[in-house]
Amino acid sequence: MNMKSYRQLLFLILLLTGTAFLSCGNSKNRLQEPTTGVEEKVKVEVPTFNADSAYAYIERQVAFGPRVPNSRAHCDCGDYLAAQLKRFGAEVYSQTAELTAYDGTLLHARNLIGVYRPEATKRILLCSHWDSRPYADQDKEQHRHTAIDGANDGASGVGVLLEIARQLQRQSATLGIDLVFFDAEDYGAPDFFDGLHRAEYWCLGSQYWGRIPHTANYKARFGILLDMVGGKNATFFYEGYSSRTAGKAMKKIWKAAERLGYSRYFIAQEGGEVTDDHVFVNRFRQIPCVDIIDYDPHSDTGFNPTWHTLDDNMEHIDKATLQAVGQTLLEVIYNEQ
Ligand code: AHN
Ligand code: ZN
Repeated sequence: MNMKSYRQLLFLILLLTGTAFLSCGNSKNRLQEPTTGVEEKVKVEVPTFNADSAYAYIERQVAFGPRVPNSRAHCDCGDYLAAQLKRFGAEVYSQTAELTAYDGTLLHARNLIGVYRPEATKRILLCSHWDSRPYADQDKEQHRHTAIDGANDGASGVGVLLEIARQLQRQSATLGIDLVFFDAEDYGAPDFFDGLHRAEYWCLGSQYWGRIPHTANYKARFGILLDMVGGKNATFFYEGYSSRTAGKAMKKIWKAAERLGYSRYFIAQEGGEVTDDHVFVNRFRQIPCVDIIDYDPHSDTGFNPTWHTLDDNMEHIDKATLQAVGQTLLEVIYNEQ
């Protein structure tokens, strides 16, 4: 080998090892990392929840009129919600079902589902009911047969979830997220009904979805149900059924709220137990699901004074509560790996 070809060979070797080194990326560094056995906490950017936009989505739902199944307002609002989910980049399922109410009325019901990152196997379910109650049966005698706006009871949870949908489009979360708007939650037998009162008369939409989910064998790591999350000075206690069946996820949510300074909303104490959509998510799909629900330990009903009255309207929706709930949810879902 003469000097020139020797230099050429040397150059070729340097070039190849150099390329090889580059294509290995950081593998050398990775090998040198100490193995502590402790998983590193990943610092993630959590988006900022916009309570003004959540409020606007609540206002918009209420503007259709009471979203009572079989009504025009219900039909139009369902179309609006499906369009919003689509606009925010979700894959949308509209699940229609004929469901029988406590009094035999056939309800043309519709669960709406917005899916983010459908390919992800690790998933989180976020849900809320979108229908409003046909009776203000906790109001004065003359109002008991009138349908309610359900600004808090119905629209508030959906408003918060629509704002989360908007944020998911701007910056995707690591896990797949499913937003489910259940129908016919609030068609339970009214106080003035003389017949049988059964827990299963409530939550008809979630019972249907629990048995027949939008995709076969649907599973999620955990679920979070929002119910009445827009009232002024709302207090969210550890709801009894969530405590027993979804304690781990529940504690995680209340800890996230504490980190963010929202402990005056998220009270780390046991509250009452309610029959709500989370019961059927757990019973039929075995998904631990936490109910974030405004609970008042000092009231007769256990709920806010506007509950199932005509006062459940926009006047009693408070952006500060929406902010606390929305930001806490973002904190939880973006930190999930
Ligand atoms: C009952 O009143 C049986 N459960 C409360 C669930 C509910 C109704 N949430 C909103 N409206
Ligand atoms: Zn209700």
